[in-house]
Amino acid sequence: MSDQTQSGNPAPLTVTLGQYLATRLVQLGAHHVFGLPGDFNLSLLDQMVTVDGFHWVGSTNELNAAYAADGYARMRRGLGALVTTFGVGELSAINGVAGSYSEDVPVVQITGMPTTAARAAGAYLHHTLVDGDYDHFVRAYREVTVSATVVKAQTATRDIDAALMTALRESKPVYLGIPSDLAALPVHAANLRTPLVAASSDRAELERFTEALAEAVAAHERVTMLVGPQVHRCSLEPLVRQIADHDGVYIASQNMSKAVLDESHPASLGTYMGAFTRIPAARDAVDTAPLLVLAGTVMSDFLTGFFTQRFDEDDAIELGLTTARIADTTFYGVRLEDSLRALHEVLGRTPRAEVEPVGHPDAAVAPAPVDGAGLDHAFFWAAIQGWLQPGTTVIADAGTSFYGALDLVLPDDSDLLGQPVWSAIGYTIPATLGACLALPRRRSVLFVGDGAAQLTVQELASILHRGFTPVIFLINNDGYTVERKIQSPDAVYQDITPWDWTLVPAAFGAADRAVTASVRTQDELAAALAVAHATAEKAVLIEVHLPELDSPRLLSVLADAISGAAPKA
Ligand SMILES: Cc1ncc(C[n+]2csc(CCOP(=O)(O)OP(=O)(O)O)c2C)c(N)n1
Ligand SMILES: [Mg+2]
Repeated sequence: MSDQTQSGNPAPLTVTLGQYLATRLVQLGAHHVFGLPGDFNLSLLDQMVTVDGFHWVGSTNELNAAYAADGYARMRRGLGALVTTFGVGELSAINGVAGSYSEDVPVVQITGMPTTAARAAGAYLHHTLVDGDYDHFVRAYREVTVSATVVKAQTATRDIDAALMTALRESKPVYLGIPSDLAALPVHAANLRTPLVAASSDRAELERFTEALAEAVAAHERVTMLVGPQVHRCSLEPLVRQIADHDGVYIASQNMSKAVLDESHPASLGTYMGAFTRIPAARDAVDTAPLLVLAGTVMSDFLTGFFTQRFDEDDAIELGLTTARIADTTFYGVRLEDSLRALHEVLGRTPRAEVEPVGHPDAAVAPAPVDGAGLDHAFFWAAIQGWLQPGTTVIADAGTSFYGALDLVLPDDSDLLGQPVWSAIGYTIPATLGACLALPRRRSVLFVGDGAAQLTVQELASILHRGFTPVIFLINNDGYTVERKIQSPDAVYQDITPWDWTLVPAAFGAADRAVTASVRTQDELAAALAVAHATAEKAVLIEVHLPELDSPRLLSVLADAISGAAPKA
């Protein structure tokens, strides 16, 4: 297939099913596909790797493949994909795919299955539950995807296109099971001439919505918009910035969307987290907004400051991924991009008074390091604040790292990658691989706990062997500190075995690709940060020893709240 198209010869009339699928993925920007081989997907992979622009990224396990595909999709603002084998492979990946569902990430999980004949006969093959039922796992995937299909010979290309379009439309994962005998099935190539495009809004609904929105906006002197993670998923930050430039508008962001608007912008309210919002005036500007617009928000515990918001969601205008709502009317098929564009447009219709800027919390300033003085989270994150460079992808795992990273004021052109809702520890090392592949010219800076790293650290091997150069802060606090902060700090189950982290790159056969350091004091940290700054051509792994029960500011406040001393809502 590739020779013919590249040499300018007429495109082939048929391609194999595996080539069709791989071509579609490449067309949609998923140039890198993660996963592991297994006897049920070998024929499929043999077809997929023949396609120009398709790059296979062998993962160390399927969970990591799912996390990497998720990180890739988030940073590309497009599709991620992985290929696993039947049963043993796909079930290892399902936690990662569920995370993608929970956080609105379009990932395609492709499983190579036993042959159509084996399925029909219910043969007792390996990787089955030996009960003749081949649909256990596709049923399991139905729970964590918006479409789970076992591809059929007669409808194969339609099955594939429908699944991919569903993933794009809903910004959610989909599952495709491909029986191994279909991998090399010749299928018509004609459709490939037209790349798939994400669905557009329903025009009539959008018009009705715009009219209702104009009416609501005209009736109010001030509009406050709370921006959530779905805005990032759809790459709509530039539109939010345009909206912020209208007079009479305030913009707050949920805590995973903090990079959406520069905090020094007069319209910026910074991060809104209910009772945990750092500036009281910013909290009030959201909670008592005359007109509140929720744009791509997710009202989960962590994103609302454990449900301490004081506004009534029903009174707010909601702009979702594929629907919008004003009062009791839901407008179906109105996509976030179009509803935000409509808001921008109607705000331009009437002049409004400027808003009073509410200011922003000062970025932590690192005190000068004291020789021999021990490290704590307060010093560590202040030092990181001063060290971060513009154009960084900050990645934070679900332990103390996450809460520290949330309090950072991100430098210009930077982004924060993490899982505020699914919160699976270990997500970030494979997601860093995905981010590095998606945006190879940006430096990734990863913060990950010792407990989390023990789940998925193998993927560091792929990061190093592929020559990527992230800076990794391995927070070594002797176990599961977040859990210690919540309950039973001394319980046996909070401990992990101590590893020698600085030897990990060498154990992975990549000693020459990483600079390592282990720091216990303020001056050692300062020296390691200087080395990291000066080292562009290698990865940098800094093991940071922090006290077992110490935590960043935000976690301390939240942990107090969880244990009953919540700030008054
Ligand atoms: C897959 C998974 N298992 C368990 C948990 C529960 N959990 C949340 S935070 C945490 C502790 C993480 O420890 P570590 O990575 O060392 O970070 P620390 O808080 O110690 O900095 C655990 C076990 C989880 N979120 N995800
Ligand atoms: Mg830890």
